[in-house]
Amino acid sequence: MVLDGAMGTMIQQFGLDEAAFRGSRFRDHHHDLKGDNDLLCLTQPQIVADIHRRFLEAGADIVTTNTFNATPVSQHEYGLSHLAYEISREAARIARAEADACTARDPSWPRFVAGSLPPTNRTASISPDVTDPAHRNVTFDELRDGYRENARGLIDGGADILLVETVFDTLNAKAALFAIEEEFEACGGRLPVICSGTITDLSGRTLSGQTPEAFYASVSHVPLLAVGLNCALGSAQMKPFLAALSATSRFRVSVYPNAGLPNAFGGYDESPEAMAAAIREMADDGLANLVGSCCGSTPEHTRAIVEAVRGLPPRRIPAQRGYTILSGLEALRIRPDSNFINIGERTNVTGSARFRKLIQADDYEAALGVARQQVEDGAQLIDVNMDEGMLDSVAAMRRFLNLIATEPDIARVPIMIDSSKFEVIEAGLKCAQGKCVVNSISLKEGEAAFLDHARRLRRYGAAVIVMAFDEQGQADTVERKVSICDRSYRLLTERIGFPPEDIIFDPNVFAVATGIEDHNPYALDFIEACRELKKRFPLSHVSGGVSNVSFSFRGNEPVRRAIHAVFLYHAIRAGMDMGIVNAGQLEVYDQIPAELREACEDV
Ligand code: THG
Repeated sequence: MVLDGAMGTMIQQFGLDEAAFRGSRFRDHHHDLKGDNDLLCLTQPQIVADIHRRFLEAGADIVTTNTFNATPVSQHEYGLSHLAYEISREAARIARAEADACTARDPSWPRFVAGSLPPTNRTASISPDVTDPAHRNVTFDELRDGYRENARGLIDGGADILLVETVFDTLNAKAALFAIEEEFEACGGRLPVICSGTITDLSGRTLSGQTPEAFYASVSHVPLLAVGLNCALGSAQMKPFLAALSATSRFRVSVYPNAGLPNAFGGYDESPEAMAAAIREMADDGLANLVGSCCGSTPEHTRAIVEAVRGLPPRRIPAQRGYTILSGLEALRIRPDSNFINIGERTNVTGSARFRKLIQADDYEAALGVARQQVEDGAQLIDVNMDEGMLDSVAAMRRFLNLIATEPDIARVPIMIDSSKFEVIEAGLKCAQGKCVVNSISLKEGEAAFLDHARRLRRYGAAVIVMAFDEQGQADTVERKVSICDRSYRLLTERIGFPPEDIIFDPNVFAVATGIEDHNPYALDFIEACRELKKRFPLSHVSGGVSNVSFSFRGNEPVRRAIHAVFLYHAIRAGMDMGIVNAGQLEVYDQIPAELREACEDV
């Protein structure tokens, strides 16, 4: 399929002046409106229609609405935020009428309308203020509420597809996807959704620092019609990044590059022939299902692309179901043959006295050092917990995650958001562009709360740890651990379609050798539960808080380390594939002095 080309550069060719942008309706508006291209959907609809028609005549299967600045956030600078819904609706209507006219002329060739949800001119992951890296000039909630207006307008105007495009900050995109799901729920139906990111330069990252695979992980909770790349780079430069995305994606893949990189004057030089050849190469290599062009392209580019890909087979969608992919700025893939995944435990106010003191003293700079140290020591995720009675946990979680987002050597890894309060978890999810893990949910408060929380998490795209905890309390026998996890799994997968690969069981690591007889089998019971859970649910994962097991040896670090090593040695063999650990302090089983090791084995 072929998507149309650029709207903005086409509009420029009309040389419209201030009065033309205003039309009669906005003649007395208090702010200049020249350059507000999307407003033309209201004031000069025939021009917008004319551009759509030219792209359709050039052979585009899909035309994109003229809504690249239609969000309330972007319209704010013109004083027209309140028009987001109306502009979106009219934009979809104009494109719909042109597409339908074409389809009516040749019913064997149906044409479609993609409603564009643009990135906005603000970014939820980056601070605009060099002196305060935790500051943001837009929040997830503001973006989500704004995108809801756009989605509603595009749907009401008759769009066939919603296109979350030119994503330079994946947190903005997640807010758009969240809003879309809310709107689908409100109107009781769905449209296909495409999500297209943009790679800023040859570093191969989005503006907010994600690789294509990490971007994919962050948006793949939505059953996308296609995931892709557009804008920024020229078609030839786009190929390696598209190849990376295509190798990962279990959705269709789309690509619509700019007509080259902008030249010194901000213009675009790539000829229709050159662009068509580069796109043909991508299509030939089986990298894409949907192609088109972005900034600087004209109907001539579309015509050349249509010719170039005519008769080529689309990319084959891989049949096999995806394994777990989490992300920070980079992707963390967990395959059946992956080694044990270390989750850093130290960024936890209840798990580390030092970290707690730093947060309480407002020394976030040094607290970030704790996170950095965990990553340097090999943590592949970091567990962040701010549950402390004396703290404003929501504010602390928000501030710490906003700060992490600006530190590429920490933000590289996915975040595990650890809290027993759902409002803290949600605050954290609104600050992380990657695919996070939520730690944790459980059946403690019954099925309704469990499902409600799980549904919400899914909308943010998070994976989840499920604790073996139900209405009766924490599971301490193998039988109860397994049966609670089993019940949780069925509820998640059957009632809300939670993917098995996004479920992580935690069958409770309790302290052993406490002096209380009943506690003696706790480690073994955990290990046996791992074995059974991994057998029943091979696509899901089993994790646990490793340092819990040695609580009764607090203060005796060499013994604690030895116990952890022996515990992990057996638990990993039984199927535990992730664990919350003190990343710098993991000991190798074979290097534990024999006498100590035997003692730990007995325990
Ligand atoms: N399952 C899940 N999440 C969890 C746990 C779990 N989160 C918290 C905890 N358990 C895992 N994290 C820790 C972190 C630190 C310690 C234990 C578990 C620990 N800390 C030292 C102590 O208390 O002796 C702190 C010493 C210090 O202050 O430096 O042992 O099971 N899903």
